[in-house]
Amino acid sequence: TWTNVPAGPPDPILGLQADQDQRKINLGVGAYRDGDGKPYVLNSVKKAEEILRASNPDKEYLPITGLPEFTKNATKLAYGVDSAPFKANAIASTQSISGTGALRIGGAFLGRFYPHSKVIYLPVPSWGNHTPIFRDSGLEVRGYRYFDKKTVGLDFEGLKEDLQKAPERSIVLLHACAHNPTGVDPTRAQWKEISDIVKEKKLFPFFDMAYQGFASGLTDRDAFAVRLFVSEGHQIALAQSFAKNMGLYGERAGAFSLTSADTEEKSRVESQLKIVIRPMYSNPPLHGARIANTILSRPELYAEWEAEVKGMADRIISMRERLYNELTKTHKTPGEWGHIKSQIGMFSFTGLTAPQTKSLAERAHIYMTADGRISMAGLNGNNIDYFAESVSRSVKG
Ligand code: PLP
Ligand code: TYF
Repeated sequence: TWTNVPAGPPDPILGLQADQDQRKINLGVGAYRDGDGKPYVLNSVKKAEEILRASNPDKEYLPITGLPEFTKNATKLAYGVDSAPFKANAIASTQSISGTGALRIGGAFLGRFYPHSKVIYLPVPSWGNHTPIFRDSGLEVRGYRYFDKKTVGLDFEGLKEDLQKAPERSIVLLHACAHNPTGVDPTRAQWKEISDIVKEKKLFPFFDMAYQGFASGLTDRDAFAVRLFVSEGHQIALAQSFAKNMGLYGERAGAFSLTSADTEEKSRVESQLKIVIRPMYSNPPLHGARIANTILSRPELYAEWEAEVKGMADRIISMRERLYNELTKTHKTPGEWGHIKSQIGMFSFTGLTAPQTKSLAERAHIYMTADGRISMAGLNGNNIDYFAESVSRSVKG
């Protein structure tokens, strides 16, 4: 029956490497590793699980839109208690299968109900899964310039030009912070300019917030763009993930929300979100949302979590410093490496070419994505010297 099914390519990031060499370094997938290169379960998460266990909860189905306190607390984290739609009870929201599921629900909802356009603009480059998510949601995917290879920074002029040229009322996807894969974010002043263009062109902003807390501070810094847009009067869509910032990867805890005009509109929108979700998976998983909600709703756990996210972000920043020093001072690697330090969040877009990444894999057992992206969190005191030395050798040719 399936003789006509061609074998598909493996996921470029999640596809496994069989390499068992001692020196192997896997900087492919964006999943946090501690200073010993091990997956990290946060203490705040362990404590939340203890609290949950003690409360002996049942396993009944959640409502279609998930755990109500969780979605409330998730939106509070992103929008802030002082935001107008939060105060007005005008944020339509639903629990989602992590960030990916939030994007997919958002894509499906916009595909069905956004009256003005079926076109979504993604930054070039963007997270590899964005294109198939929105294409499979029935939207037409186009790109706007984002990254400038020459400066290894933001192509702000190109970005502005492309958004200016986009048809009015198109949807535009924005990474809220810690852009994946480049690690390059707009400055606050640039966000304001982007907001002005979005307003002028009546574009519809869809924020993907997969790394809140991973750039530089949970609320003031990492929620800046979302809060700016809302305060500027934009109606937005928002996909949130607790995979990275709470280390809940496989628990699939996330939320999708849309700001609405008022509570009545919010209720209509939520009723349709339910109709989008029901035939997809009926209702979301319990455990991750319970953990996240326990942390978000208890001040002492929240404070501990906040310190732990900062700890992860700080370790990554210290690896950036160290890698920069190793590459430039210790190994005198040709080229400009300042971007290693200036880039933000989990990833660094190194500027290494596809042939260089291939030779690093084959000769040094070092794995990254073919576009030269490394997950900084995969580096630690035990492997960073070998990594820097290998990169330097590969650059020197
Ligand atoms: N959006 C971006 C930019 C990402 O990097 C990721 C990857 O983790 C996601 C969304 C979704 O991740 P998850 O579905 O694990 O929350
Ligand atoms: O970009 C990354 O590495 C993370 C993890 O299909 C990820 O976003 C990668 C690929 C994928 C799902 C998650």
